[in-house]
Amino acid sequence: MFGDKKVVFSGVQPSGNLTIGNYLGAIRNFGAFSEQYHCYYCVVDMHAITVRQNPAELRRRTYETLALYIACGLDPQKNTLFVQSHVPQHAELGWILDCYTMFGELSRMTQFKDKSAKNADNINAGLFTYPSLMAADILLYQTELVPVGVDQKQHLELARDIANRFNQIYGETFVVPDGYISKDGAKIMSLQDPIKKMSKSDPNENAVVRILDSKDDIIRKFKRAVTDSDNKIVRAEGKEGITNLLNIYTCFTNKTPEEAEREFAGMGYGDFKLAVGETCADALASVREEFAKLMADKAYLESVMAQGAQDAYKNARRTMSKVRRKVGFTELKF
Ligand code: ATP
Ligand code: LTN
Repeated sequence: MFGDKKVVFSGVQPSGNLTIGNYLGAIRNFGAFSEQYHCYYCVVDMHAITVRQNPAELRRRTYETLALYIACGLDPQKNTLFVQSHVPQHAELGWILDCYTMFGELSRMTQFKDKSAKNADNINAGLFTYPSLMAADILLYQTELVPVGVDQKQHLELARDIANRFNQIYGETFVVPDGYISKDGAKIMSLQDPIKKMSKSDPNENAVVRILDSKDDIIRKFKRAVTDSDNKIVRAEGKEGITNLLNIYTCFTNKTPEEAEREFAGMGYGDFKLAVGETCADALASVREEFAKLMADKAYLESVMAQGAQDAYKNARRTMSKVRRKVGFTELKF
């Protein structure tokens, strides 16, 4: 807790154009906390370089991710929106927490295993210690609640373990955070391989619907979505494609799965996919418009970044001075 409000923290990597998975699983849910909590929403560029990035693209995507936060309804006056590398305490605490995180724990992380398989020529130390930097992001702000998609549950549990371990050794230092995983939207699957999560860095463009795709592109991708051959629009095991499309539809319309199944009963797959595509494209139209306006005003985005970094820095410093003292670092007196 800083001041009289509890803290919410979450982050998105600027590692690609954001998908409807990022939107429905994470960003769309962020705004709900703004009144009750002090919310920090971070563009985690330091996490993004665990996979090789083109520098110019990384810079552009950092602006874009910030603009998307705002376009998705996060008011910079009510939320601290900032870029991770602008607040050096993330790296500082990340290193310290590395020394309280076990090799065995990091080896068990499924994201590490997945990403090492995908980037076999660049299995770097940062990819391995990614979760202790993520723990640092969270613990730096004495965070109570972390809204994320279900794929981040394992990292979050590790962050809790690290916090508890540190607190046990040195006495109460960090708040132990809880995850907040929204029921619907927690896991949107790939349109081409619906047993895999939709991931913004998937090289197969047809698998991924991006928030900023044009209406035509969105509809085309849904039309090509992999389904099955029994022509029934119901959720069921073995029907992961249809189940995923129904889930996407209910997330955008706030209908129940039963309502959606009733609505589409008897319809052919082609028409069903078109309906889901149109619903998705229409729901995102206002985000796309707002995004375009924001990207045309770089100075405004830079002012949001500066304000956010300043605000984050103040509170990050407080935690860091406590941590430095606890681990036994000397203080420099000028
Ligand atoms: P990458 O492909 O680069 O690993 P990503 O698409 O997994 O990226 P992140 O930046 O790692 O996206 O995640 C940002 C947030 O979006 C996290 O809270 C994550 O849990 C959520 N998220 C990502 N993909 C999905 C998905 N398919 N369904 C629901 N939530 C998701
Ligand atoms: N690891 C997350 C992104 C992330 C994050 C965080 C999420 C980095 N730091 C802190 C919540 C809190 C991901 O890959 N989706």
